[in-house]
Amino acid sequence: MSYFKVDSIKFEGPQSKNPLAFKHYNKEEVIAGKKMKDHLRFAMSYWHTLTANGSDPFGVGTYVRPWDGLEGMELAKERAKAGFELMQVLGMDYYCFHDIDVAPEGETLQDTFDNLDEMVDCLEKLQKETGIKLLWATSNMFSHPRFVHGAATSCNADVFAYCAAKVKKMLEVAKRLGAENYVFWGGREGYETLLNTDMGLELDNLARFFKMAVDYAKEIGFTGQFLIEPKPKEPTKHQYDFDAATVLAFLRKYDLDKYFKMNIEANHATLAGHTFHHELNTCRINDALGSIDANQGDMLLGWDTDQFPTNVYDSTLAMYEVLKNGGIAPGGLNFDSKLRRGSFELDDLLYGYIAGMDNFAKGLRAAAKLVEDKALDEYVEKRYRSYSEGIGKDIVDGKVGFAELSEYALGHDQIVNESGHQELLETILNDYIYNS
Ligand code: XLS
Ligand code: CA
Ligand code: CA
Repeated sequence: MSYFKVDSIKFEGPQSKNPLAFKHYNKEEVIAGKKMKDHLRFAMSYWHTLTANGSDPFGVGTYVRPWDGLEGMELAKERAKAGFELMQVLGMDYYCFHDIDVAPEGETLQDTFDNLDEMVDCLEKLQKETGIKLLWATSNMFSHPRFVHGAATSCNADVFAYCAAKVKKMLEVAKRLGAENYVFWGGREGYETLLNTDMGLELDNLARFFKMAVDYAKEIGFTGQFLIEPKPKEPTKHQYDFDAATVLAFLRKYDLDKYFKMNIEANHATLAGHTFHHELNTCRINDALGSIDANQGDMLLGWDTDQFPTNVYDSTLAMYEVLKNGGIAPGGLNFDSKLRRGSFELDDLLYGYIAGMDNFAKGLRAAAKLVEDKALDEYVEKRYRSYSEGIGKDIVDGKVGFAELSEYALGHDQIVNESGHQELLETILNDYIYNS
């Protein structure tokens, strides 16, 4: 059966008025030496696309789906078919999932694993038939009440063991399905009050857990990249993986930095009080940019709304960082984006993905021109030129200390600064967005 009303979404160019066409994303077009699809490596998020139903804390689901009414494994299989059809319609090469997105949980952990195995057979077959690949896999260790006090950071060691079993299983699944990355997002890894929390032990345990995952991956020959996804709050008041800088400090403290990079989500960046650009830049300059969860929050709501990304300013700056990073592979751009509750028709999925894909395609076009023309670089280089000569060069080369600098400063105490020209640079950025 066919779920969607068109077989494929085609590129028709910026003048097209067809809502079921790409205006900017031209998959095979070469930009900055690479096909657009290889720069962007778009992925479908299984949870928001296939299992979400539009419910929110105030009300039940609203989405109308052809698989409504089905249950259990029958429902799981129908969703998988619909998801692969959607990716084919969109020309999307990757997807991402949590264990419980694809298969229902059973009465026992063994039943859950059996359901998962059955669905992995089905996904493996669909991957073979379509050529679609798994960008990343992960395990949901936050929804069920057993994770009430955390997962690897729970006060209850039985929960730690349970999570180990789940991640062990998902690493095996990831290997079997050829996942290019494995993500950890610690939904319940944080705390509500320090009055009942041993934060030191919880963080040590989290590091122990990651080390076990690294060891097991080696043991079974899973070679995908491990990623940690920072988020400052929601669901816990204080999440341990607060932001990129916090994750870096954690990884370095526990000697895990050589095994992990980060999956940066736009909405989590803004929840942390940062821009998406800041988080991507922090990762890039620390060689830790692994992958991207493409979405956006609503600044007026201020929670994790996971909307399809439509802000071309953000997508341009994100792709600027990706290009400066030398690409995002083996990561990609996973649309961790869900439809608004009021967008309940199946076709809204097409509109949402087209919006997000076109927005990042436009961002890539503008960013590629910015990089090619060195439009911002020359200002930045000029701004720091005092470090490429004279006393600045001596500082950078480690040739001087406080004594020499003090002597220098006494002779150069009439400081002359230059303008940072922020508004000029913002205008240049706008021009590149308008004209690419
Ligand atoms: C939730 C997170 C989650 C991760 C994967 O806010 O974004 O969906 O991406 O567990
Ligand atoms: Ca995410
Ligand atoms: Ca989110």
